[in-house]
Amino acid sequence: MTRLLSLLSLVGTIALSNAIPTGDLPLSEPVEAERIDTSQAASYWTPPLKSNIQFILTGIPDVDEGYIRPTSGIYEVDMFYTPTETIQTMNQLGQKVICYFSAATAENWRDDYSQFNQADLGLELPDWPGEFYLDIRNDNVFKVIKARMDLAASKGCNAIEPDNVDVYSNVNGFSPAIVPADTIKYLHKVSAYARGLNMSVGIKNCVEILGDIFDDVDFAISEQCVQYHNCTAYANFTTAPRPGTIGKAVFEVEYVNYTYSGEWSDQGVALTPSLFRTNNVDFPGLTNEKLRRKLCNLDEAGVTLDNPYLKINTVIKTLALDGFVMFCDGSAEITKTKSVDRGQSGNSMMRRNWSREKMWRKMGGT
Ligand SMILES: *[C@@H]1O[C@H](CO)[C@@H](O)[C@H](O)[C@H]1NC(C)=O
Ligand SMILES: *[C@@H]1O[C@H](CO)[C@@H](O)[C@H](O)[C@H]1NC(C)=O
Ligand SMILES: *[C@@H]1O[C@H](CO)[C@@H](O)[C@H](O)[C@H]1NC(C)=O
Ligand SMILES: *[C@@H]1O[C@H](CO)[C@@H](O)[C@H](O)[C@H]1NC(C)=O
Ligand SMILES: CC(=O)N[C@H]1CO[C@H](CO)[C@@H](O)[C@@H]1O
Repeated sequence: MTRLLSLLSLVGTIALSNAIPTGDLPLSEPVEAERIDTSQAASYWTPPLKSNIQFILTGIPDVDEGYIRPTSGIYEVDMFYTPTETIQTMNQLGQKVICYFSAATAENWRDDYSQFNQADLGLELPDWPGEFYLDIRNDNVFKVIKARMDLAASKGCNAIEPDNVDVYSNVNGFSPAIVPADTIKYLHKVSAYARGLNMSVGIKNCVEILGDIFDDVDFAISEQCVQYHNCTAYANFTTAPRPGTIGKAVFEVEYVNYTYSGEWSDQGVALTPSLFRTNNVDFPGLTNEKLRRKLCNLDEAGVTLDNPYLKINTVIKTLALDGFVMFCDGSAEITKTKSVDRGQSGNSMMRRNWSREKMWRKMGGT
């Protein structure tokens, strides 16, 4: 409950000072603050404010035949499972690669698990056997995570998404408790190290500390903020929050289930309403175009595809985060994927569906 209240007051502050409507409405006229001269921009790659992304966290992209679909320009993949050659081929095919890994939990099936000390490990995550919270204040934890970042850089990742850093919002078993300031401090170190390796850094969720870490991250990843009306929390990213800063990309995932009765070709397919049916249990009665317009927030006054919703980049996926993707313009494709040798089932990548339950817990639900 406290968390929900602080979230509400955070959003309230943003709304007041940036003249963003309360109630999480889209901006028909986005606030543009003064932007820095882009010639001073970082040497490492950062995603453009408006860009498309595809997430593949179940399976890995299959680029063996020398193509990849869609050419969204940016992919997020699992850092451990995706081989160097795949990442390099994706780069050659013009796709930037964001590498996903956990930076604040220890998963007992990872090769580097034994490098964590007993004192680094907190409670097991309730829904995920074999995964334990990490005490991000410990030097040893940062040492192991630095090695993960070295691995990401050696594989050619253009960016990283260090996940689960919001340890403070979970029952984690550490005493004294991990507080948001610990995450801010930790992200500051993680980010400096990653950028030193020529990779940019993205943050998922962590809405309570987005203001404090603005300078430490290069983009944000949100899930279901349209569905839950929480996108205003990202207003500081899509609009430059103060002179001397530039806006940062926000990637936003909304979920559907779908059935398709046609053949998916390697070239992808366009949404054909007669063959294709999407639905979302939380929006009964809405399918296909109506559902897409809802999830992309295209029905609000003043909203266009160019400026859908605080200029966030929404993609529609299934909870499995597999090859399927639909963009807000209605085009839908399935990236050809292949499974990985181990850890694919059970408690590994499927957990990365960023479950609704976790989101609810974060927002103060039960
Ligand atoms: C860092 O990344 C940028 C953008 O991808 C690239 O142009 C540059 O050559 C890289 N620098 C080094 C030192 O690898
Ligand atoms: C976020 O936006 C609010 C409102 O404009 C501002 O007060 C705050 O300083 C911003 N945060 C950062 C880190 O710039
Ligand atoms: C998809 O279907 C599954 C199984 O019925 C359900 O649990 C899940 O919530 C559905 N997802 C969406 C986004 O509707
Ligand atoms: C996603 O996570 C939820 C919550 O734990 C789970 O019920 C669901 O089955 C998962 N979906 C997939 C596709 O793994
Ligand atoms: C600030 C804000 O809009 N918070 C909302 C986030 O989503 C939850 C779930 O729908 C709402 O209860 C909050 O009000």
